Amino acid sequence: MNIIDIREKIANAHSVTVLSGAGISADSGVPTFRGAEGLWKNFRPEELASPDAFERDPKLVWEWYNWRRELLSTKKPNAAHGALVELEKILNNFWLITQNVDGLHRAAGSNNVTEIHGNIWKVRCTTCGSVTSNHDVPIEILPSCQRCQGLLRPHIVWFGESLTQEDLDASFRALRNCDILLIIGTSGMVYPAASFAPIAKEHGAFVIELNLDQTPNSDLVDVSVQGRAKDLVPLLLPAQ
Ligand code: BJW
Ligand code: ZN
Repeated sequence: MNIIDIREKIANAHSVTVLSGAGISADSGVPTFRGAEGLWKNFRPEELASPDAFERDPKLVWEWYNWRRELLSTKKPNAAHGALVELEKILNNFWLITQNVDGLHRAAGSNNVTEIHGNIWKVRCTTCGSVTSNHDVPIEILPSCQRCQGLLRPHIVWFGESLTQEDLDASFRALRNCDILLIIGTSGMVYPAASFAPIAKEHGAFVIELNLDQTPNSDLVDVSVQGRAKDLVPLLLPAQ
């Protein structure tokens, strides 16, 4: 099946769900997590992206997030993000589940989005739990809550933390109800998102993977296309 057949299948679908990962933002110049140029190359995840790390050294963790906020503040959505906005407009039933915390899907104009790993432009109070938007670059270290003076942390799901029940419910609903699941630019190594392809398949979805490389999902999906997201995703839109 080639990309033209996939386009036709999407045009005829009743309901399409997308699962995106760092690869879709790689084409905007945002580093991925794993691989040769990945964010983890120079850091151990458990040293920075875990509740223990934050408890041990909140300043170090915030410095890492400030570095990433600064980098992200210069990045814009690319043609792949834009094409998903168009798909949402064209299709009656469209849902986007993203693992990305960069906010680029919403910046592009997507509305039907669940950001399952949170958002780097939001902060959460470790004392009262209130979540607020914060676009400061850099953020003042250490930041404190305006309501209760508690320590603020990034509103991001770290290793060992659970996704919110609301986000899990929205994701499972979209996976159970779709007849096509489109997986774009994720290594498929982090749970629970890594289980989304098998879940959608069990519920009868046709599963398509778009990725620069092979992934652990490549053998499980119905069709796997290799290439850059910014080149492939726009080809899924109806021909002009
Ligand atoms: C391109 C491209 C281009 C490049 N075009 N493509 C069950 C089994 C085993 C382990 C676990 C399990 N359940 C839970 C765990 C533990 C853990 C986990 O999964 N560990 C694995 C690593 C084994 N999971 C969790 O802890 C999760 N919590 C949870 O399950 O709670 C319940 C629970 C609690 C306690 C114990 C047990 C259960 C939470 C996971 C949260 C992950 N958060 C992170 C870090 C956020 C930090 C931050 O950003 O500030 O989110 S991890 C990191 O990986 C980030 C990403 O969203 C996530 C996924 O990465 P992604 O998007 O796939 O990126 P890459 O870099 O891996 O891949 C990029 C891909 O793009 C590649 O394939 C490239 O080829 C491709 N690509 N350029 C197209 N141009
Ligand atoms: Zn507070």
